[in-house]
Amino acid sequence: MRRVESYLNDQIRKMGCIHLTLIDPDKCTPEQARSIALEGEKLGTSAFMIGGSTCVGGELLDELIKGLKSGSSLPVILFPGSLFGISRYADAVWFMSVLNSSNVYYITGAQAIGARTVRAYNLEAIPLGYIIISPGGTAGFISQAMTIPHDKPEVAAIYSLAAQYMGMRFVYLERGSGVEAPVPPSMVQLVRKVASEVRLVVGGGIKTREQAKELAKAGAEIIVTGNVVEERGIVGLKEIIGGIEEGVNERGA
Ligand code: 1GP
Repeated sequence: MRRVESYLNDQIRKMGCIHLTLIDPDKCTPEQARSIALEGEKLGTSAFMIGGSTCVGGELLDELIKGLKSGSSLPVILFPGSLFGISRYADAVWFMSVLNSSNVYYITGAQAIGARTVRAYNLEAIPLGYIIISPGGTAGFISQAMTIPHDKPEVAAIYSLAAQYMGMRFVYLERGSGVEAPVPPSMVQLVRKVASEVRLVVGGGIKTREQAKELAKAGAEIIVTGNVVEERGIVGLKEIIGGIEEGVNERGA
């Protein structure tokens, strides 16, 4: 296991649940990325993710990553929505497969085409099963997912268990960026119980302290937020990180 994955695991062991800040390259300049990095690290985010379903790549992505790195020494993990989302300046890449896509391209096709670039750039590849819950937002539409109904936790649980059996070390329950409400805590709880050996990542639509608290309490190990920083800045980030701490403290209570 390489550096970034070990770091994430150590942080999770220490804190119970950690926060990652997602940067959307379409909505951010390198200067803004630098200030998010500076403030985010101070507030206790554990790493930065960069990417999105329709995001820009090439030099623009490279410059944003350099901006992040000029403001913080925390790892930068690529979250590629397509082959455009790979940059040599990041530390690692979520090597993700959209497990409930209806199109093989998003399950193994893009991964095969991108694999040599990941190696050539010496990026740490972290295996991630990506599971999209209804409504799924842009991610669900672009990756042609058969989104899992939000009131069917048992379906999310069997997909997660399959990911575990296939050797993926992380599972991401994605509700879609900017959606009305996050994944229900009851779904997180069941997935945690059934697929107990994978690290559980939850994201999409998390906007309040209370939501972050309930998800951490239910067993999420990594909580990802993107929009909250764009919309409410550092105040929003502070609330989310505070909520995560509260949720961990209330586990089992
Ligand atoms: C999207 O889960 C992430 O892939 C983050 O979603 O922008 O709604 O926080 P938000």
